Amino acid sequence: MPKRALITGITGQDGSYLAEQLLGEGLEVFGMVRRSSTETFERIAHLRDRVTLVQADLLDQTSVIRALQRAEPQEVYNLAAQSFVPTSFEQPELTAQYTALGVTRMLEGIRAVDKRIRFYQASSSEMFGKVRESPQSERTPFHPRSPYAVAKAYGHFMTVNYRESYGLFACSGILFNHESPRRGLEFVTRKITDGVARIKHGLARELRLGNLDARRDWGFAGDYVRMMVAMLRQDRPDDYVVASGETHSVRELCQIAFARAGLDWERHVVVDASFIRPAEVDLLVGDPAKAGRELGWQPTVDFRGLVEMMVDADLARIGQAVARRELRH
Ligand code: NAP
Ligand code: G4F
Repeated sequence: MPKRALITGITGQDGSYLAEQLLGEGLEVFGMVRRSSTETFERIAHLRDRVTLVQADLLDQTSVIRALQRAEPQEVYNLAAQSFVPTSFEQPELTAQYTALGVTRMLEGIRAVDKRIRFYQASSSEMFGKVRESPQSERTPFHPRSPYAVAKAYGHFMTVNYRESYGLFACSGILFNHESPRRGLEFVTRKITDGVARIKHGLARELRLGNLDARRDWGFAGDYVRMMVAMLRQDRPDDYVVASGETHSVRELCQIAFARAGLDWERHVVVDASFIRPAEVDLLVGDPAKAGRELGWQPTVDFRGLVEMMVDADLARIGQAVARRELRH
């Protein structure tokens, strides 16, 4: 019988790449999805006949237990979360329910259903926040700067605690920003590449952004999901930073993205104070040495390659929509 994996958040960016990865390895893949009045399965449309979707919600402990009983997985990847930092300032309590307590519900579900299940928790470089040192490694203390980051720090420590208290095979992947043509449109990379495509095709003239000086360590999501799997295939559970080791500003991102479409970013980008956050994370740059040593981490796409891949995909997508008259000037 093939090994089975359950992915929470399968309809998100990472969930779709991870499902592809696990199917490619011959696993039977189950995806946990929450009920919605309209389907949100666009990112996994090409996989629909190869994955089994199970309805459950991280807010509902019983539904989580039923999903685990139904899938009988050997591996669980907990990717579901309220993952957008600005929304966490507007909805801090809901963010804590999904992003923090949701982790406890998954861990309790595993304790109740089968303690042998290997568990991956999607932790975040946002936990480093107001950074104490650069680059940030597994040993860098956390200083979260948003309700999202506080919730992720809780999820991280619960994962460590259930490993130490109950002997669960539970790993926390501290992943730095990773992007792709499947990234949500509100995140800055995709907002910029989608904006470039709209301007290029004459659908818009300006792009309104917040803090152009913020620096992030950006990589390609397809590379990062391989590390989630690698963590669960180790002999011993542990926590890992996954990052490119490079940092770039939002301004540099704009320069490369607009130039790819033959545009001058300074003629189109407008700084809009409404996108400035109550507390900012100014600089992230990760030290992926441990992942390199123990998991064989080697990203295949660099920063420029990532931005150009995303611009090209959005130019093609918007161009096709214009040609089909779904979008009009
Ligand atoms: P994403 O695209 O926003 O996807 C989030 C997923 O969570 C979606 O499938 C969403 O389902 C699901 N979800 C949200 N609330 C849920 C609930 N109550 N019950 C069940 N499912 C729920 O996020 P992503 O970029 O793929 O990131 C995956 C995970 O990694 C997240 O936990 C994120 O916080 C974390 N992370 C991401 C990055 C990054 O740079 N991408 C870096 C570090 C950590 P719907 O489709 O129904 O909304
Ligand atoms: O793309 P962002 O919204 O990502 P952020 O806040 O770094 O969070 C992402 O990465 C985390 C890993 O570190 C994940 F855990 C989290 O789930 C999410 O995937 O913003 C990046 C930077 C910020 O400093 C922001 O202030 O871009 C800056 N920015 C400037 N203008 C903007 C904008 N961000 C957004 N979303 N929209 C803007 O207009």
